[in-house]
Amino acid sequence: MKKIIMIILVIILICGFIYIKNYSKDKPENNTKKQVKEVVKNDLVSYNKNLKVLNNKLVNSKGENIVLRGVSTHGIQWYRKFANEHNMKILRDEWGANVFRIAMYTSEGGYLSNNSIKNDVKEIVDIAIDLDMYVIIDWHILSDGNPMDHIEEAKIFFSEMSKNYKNTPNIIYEICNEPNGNITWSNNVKPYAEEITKIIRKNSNNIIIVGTTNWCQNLEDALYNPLEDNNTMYALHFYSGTHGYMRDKIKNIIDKIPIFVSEWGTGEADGNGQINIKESDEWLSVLKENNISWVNWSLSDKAETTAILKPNTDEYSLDDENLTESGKYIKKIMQSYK
Ligand code: DCB
Repeated sequence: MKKIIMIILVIILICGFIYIKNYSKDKPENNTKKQVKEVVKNDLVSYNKNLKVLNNKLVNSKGENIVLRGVSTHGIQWYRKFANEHNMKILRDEWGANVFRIAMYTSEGGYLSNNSIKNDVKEIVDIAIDLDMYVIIDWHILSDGNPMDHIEEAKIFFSEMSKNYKNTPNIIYEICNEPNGNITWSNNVKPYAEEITKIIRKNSNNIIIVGTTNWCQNLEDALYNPLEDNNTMYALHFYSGTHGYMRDKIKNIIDKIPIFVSEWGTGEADGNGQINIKESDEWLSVLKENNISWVNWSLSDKAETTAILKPNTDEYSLDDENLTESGKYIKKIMQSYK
């Protein structure tokens, strides 16, 4: 009899222990989830799921408008360290970001000379997935302005990425950052986009962003000679201190093609120069009125105007005291969307 009572007591003790352990484990998790919901409402992937283009606008799986906003890394061959979970969580919960862009340069020491950089891309993508954020994989051509020059490498890269992230609603494929130089839409960028789209579409129907010529300033290209794929958006890039003159032209076509501002900066076209708050305000009001998604350049501490962080900032610190003038402005603007 005594033995039986002992056994029952031991069982009760074990059950109690397991219950307490699980209860205390669950509680903070639930709280975090609640916190996220309150902060970013229904802006994250688990609510919106697969994105698509409808009537030239970005919508969620239910067909509701969604506006993505967030920041881009600088080139991850230089500034990889800032793209960590700590910072991305702060961007999500305190700034209100629901997208993060990974600028994987192809030249300047990027993928073409060191393709193991794709492992950094995957690591950052996986963080974004854990954080329930959308994430842009950016094939960041720049000095190599003709996307056709490295189409074979791009095919391999996007084939691998889209296979790896099959059925992952978080991913957005930006297939050529800023085509530029002596090239045209119809001879170079469009045929490139068609080839890469074919590759990605074997695995994924997620949004594809295609850069337009002249560093993503010639959106007429796409207006007059659009791609057939119906989940493709066209990149508009602007730097507030330089490209104000484009705004009227953009306003005229903003509802006629699907536009995604996958990169913009508060300074001048070289990423440095004067910060221009007035022009930034003007641009952002156009974007807001038209439900256009945007990503700001850049999450780095490079000594340049468009960097969000002051030089020598610790990789785990987005505290206000480390933010540049641009960083403070972007934080305020992003918070105004919440
Ligand atoms: C784009 C690029 C981006 C570049 C920024 C600012 O380039 F997508 O990579 O970032 O806009 O120029 C800058 C960094 C610098 C770095 C440089 C080269 O901020 O720290 O040294 O890249 O890696 C643009 C955009 C527009 C124009 C020209 C460029 N434009 N461009 O209109 O003339 O030549 O880089």
